[in-house]
Amino acid sequence: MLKSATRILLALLFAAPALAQTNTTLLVDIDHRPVTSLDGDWHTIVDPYSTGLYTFHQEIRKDGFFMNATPNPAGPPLDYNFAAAATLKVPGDWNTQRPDLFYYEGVVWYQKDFNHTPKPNTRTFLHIGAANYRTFVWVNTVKVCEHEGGFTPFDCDITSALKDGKNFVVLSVDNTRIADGVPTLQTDWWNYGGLTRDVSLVETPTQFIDDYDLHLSRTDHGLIEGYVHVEGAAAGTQVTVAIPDLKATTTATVDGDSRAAISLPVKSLTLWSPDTPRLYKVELSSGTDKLTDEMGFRTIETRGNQILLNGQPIFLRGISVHAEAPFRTGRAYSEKDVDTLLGWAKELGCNFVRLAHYPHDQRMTRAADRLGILVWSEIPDYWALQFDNPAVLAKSKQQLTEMIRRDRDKASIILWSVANETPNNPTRTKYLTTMADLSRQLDPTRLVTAALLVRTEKSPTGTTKIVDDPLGNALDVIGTNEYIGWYEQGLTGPDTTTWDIHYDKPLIMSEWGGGAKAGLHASAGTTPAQFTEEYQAELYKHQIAMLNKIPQLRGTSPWILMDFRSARRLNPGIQDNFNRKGVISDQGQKKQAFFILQKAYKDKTLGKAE
Ligand code: GCB
Repeated sequence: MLKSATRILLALLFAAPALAQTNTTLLVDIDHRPVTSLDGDWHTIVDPYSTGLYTFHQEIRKDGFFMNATPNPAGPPLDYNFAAAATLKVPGDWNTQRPDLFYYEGVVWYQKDFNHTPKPNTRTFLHIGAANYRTFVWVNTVKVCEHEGGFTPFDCDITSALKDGKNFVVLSVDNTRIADGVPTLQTDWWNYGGLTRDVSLVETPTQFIDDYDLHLSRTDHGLIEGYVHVEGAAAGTQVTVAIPDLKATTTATVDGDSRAAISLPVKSLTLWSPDTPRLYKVELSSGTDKLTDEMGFRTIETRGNQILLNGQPIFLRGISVHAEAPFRTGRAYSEKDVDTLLGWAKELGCNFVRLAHYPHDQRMTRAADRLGILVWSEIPDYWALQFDNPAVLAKSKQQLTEMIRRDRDKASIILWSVANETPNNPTRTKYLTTMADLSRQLDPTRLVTAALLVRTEKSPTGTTKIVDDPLGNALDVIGTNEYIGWYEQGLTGPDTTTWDIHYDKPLIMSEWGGGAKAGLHASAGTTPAQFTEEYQAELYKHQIAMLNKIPQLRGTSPWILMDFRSARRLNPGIQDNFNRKGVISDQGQKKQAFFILQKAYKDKTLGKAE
């Protein structure tokens, strides 16, 4: 073992850590391909000064720190020894695995040995489900890729770096918050670092299906259309798409861009909806590559201020959800985490979730497909990004592209969100209009939204909330966040608030609510104070009455399903680094507000009955 560690120490060659490009791809439908899991224990070295990336004069290491570890016994001592280092579980954030890493923001090195037998005509990828936030990857001392962005998957082609027999992979993962990052320095969630989702090896034929889009035509519910892209395929290569349960099959050929246009007529299709979340096995093949997906087919569009699912108006009874793991806290990644979170959403009577504030694990959107829960999915264009920085725009674009590419096969997703609570100024509007345009270009079949801040004016009878942010022009559905009765005005604030919405578009109240510590109760006969369960429950009642008066309200996703860790929440004894706006605590205790919302959703007394 020590031998292998020394080998690593001797051999690692470090290229410049500047993130000029990501040189990664993203394999679609990875969870249906056979993979070799690299999950489990990884050796890890905590490197708070980025010593492995920079010299003592803060120069980027071109040949690497490990060059110092010569085999000469008289040489300098070894500073790194992976074999003797403590392990961390992958997937998993490091913060909740080791108390000394709870607040840690910096570099952690990960190392794992694995065996491999190269096969002819095969490409091998290292798949990383998510690594927060910046990652550099080496296989057998060869730098294979780098990636920025903590919530989207990436795949490094490691074919030429692999050897027959023993191999090893080394990654540096850095969760330092950076001003020019997406997200930027301030967020209201925990900056969980590490390899937070699955890591695996994936083998594909040299030519393989790397991307596709298959969706129901908005104008013809008997037609599935889209494309299949075959990486490395010459024009004329054949692609077949089949849906055996519908006895439907078609063969097409790729063009000069290795992309085949698909048009597949279907009969007796059961449309996917929350009431009938029917998924079909879809078989895709080209040459020796074969993939199976499970897909639902539905349409989503707007008409005036209505949202139409399969041509019918729908009201989105939702809840916002962070990817915080129930009971144990930390980043959610498992089937169990997903079942618990979405199980609670179902219990509330939801047909919709807002997956805040970044793409969640793919298990979440797969489960939403199975359970019939509509999804708002977003990238962390959150608060005050550097909207005047083209490099930041490139990062946002990359994350949007990765999110859409991974999840465009999920019928549950109806909304791509390009931003949350951003400052209203022309530079921001231009930036986010570019993002909305990109979303439509990448996926014309879904609706584009963003959670906007609203303006407040005094009215003769109370307060008017004005929705006139010019970003609304670029959106199909307007999302607005408000905390009337929590950050502003008292408990009865919603009673005297009216809404003035300058867009004839559907509106989702994408955040509203207030905090409560589970088990903290108001004394009988007193006006409830903030953070008691009674206050939160009362606030929900006042909010529901107000929301019902907004004519173009087409959905709500109150903030939030479950309490979540946030370093901004500093109130001792109450918050203790948790945002307490959950209707359920992080330990699964349902607060009174849960039952108020549940009743409103089940009785359909919040929102218009469809
Ligand atoms: C917001 C943010 C959300 C916060 C929430 C709060 O408006 O979008 O990320 O957690 O308010 O609790 O203040």
